[in-house]
Amino acid sequence: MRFLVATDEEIRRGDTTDIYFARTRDILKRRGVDTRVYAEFTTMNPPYPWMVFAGLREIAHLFEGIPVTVRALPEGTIFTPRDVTGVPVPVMSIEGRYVDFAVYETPALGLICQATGIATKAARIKRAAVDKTVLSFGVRRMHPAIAPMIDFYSYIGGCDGVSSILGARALGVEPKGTMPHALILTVGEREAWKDYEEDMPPEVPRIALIDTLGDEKFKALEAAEVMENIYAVRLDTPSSRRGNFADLVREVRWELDLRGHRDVKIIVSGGIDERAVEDLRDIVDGFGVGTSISNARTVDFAMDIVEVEGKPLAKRGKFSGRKDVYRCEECLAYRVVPSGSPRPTCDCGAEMRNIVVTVVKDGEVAYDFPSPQDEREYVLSQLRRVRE
Ligand code: PCP
Repeated sequence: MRFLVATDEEIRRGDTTDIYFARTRDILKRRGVDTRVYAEFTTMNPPYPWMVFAGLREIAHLFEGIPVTVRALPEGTIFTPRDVTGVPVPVMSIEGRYVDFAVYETPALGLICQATGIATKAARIKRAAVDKTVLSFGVRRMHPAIAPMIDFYSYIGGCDGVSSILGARALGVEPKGTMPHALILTVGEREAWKDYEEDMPPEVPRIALIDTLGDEKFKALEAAEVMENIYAVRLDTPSSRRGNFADLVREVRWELDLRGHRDVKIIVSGGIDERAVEDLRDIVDGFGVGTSISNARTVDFAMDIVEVEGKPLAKRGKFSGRKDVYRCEECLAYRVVPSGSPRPTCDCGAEMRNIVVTVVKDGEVAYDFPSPQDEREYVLSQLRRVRE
């Protein structure tokens, strides 16, 4: 038995696709149909009012060697599902012979739907956290095969660090974490704090988990006494004990400060979502967020042919013809116009820019992806301008 996941080769061969696309490709091949089409990816019922487009570097990997041209919003671009006039915003397009890319609709959608959902939720949580640290702790909630993907897009979306070894390696950063309850239950609470302090490499912050065996108010003080170089305490308080979590955190803060431990930070985790971040951001120093990001709602993109042999044609419910996508760099408003139309002006008066880039050109990767760090900075810079 092996894990129930597809290999790189299987994905790139189209083996994960829906059978009706393989059947369609076979019909077209058998009948020598090489119709050229232009298809666009849009979302009509998104879970969020704005989103962070993600998954593009894996799209480039998917289409490398396939004779198509793929254009898209740069990875990390914040977009709205529709432009200011209500026209759906195409986040990506594919041009070429449909027979050549029919089987890739399914994997292409899968790559951007989930990645965009994770990056968007990470961005929303990071925005809610303002200047506080947000760590991605959620790989445990999903299939281990996608742990690197979860942490990669959590980071792109704005998380300050990630907990999985492979995710951190994909990002070129050090993994971030604290200690599990299992360590405390195995060696004893004070021993766990001491062992962690003595055994961890110098660059690992000394963070004591304090909710395992007793009241966090007293355990925080005990940890601060036991760990000479304590950096923070982590409250992962179970829901059965949580009550008013903010009041508990205030009490811990008070007691630490009263004994001269103002430098000991407070990290919280366990069921942290946007609402909890808003409630706690003024009294904690950081968040470990798991399920809320790793299990973020996917964005339901669809791929639709909008042009056939150069002529506009789309199914009912979709806008035909290839389009140009413009965004105002001041207010991030979008305008979608028929391709070749004059550049629109933004209602706010600022200039609008066509931000679409060519990612794959006739099967050759044509886009130089920024580093994950630069993409994350790009997301954070836009977050300061986005409006709900
Ligand atoms: C979890 C673990 C993760 C947190 C909670 C993610 O605690 O500490 O960091 O939680 P979330 O998915 O609800 O956001 P436990 O499951 O108690 O695991 P451990 O004892 O290993 O900390």
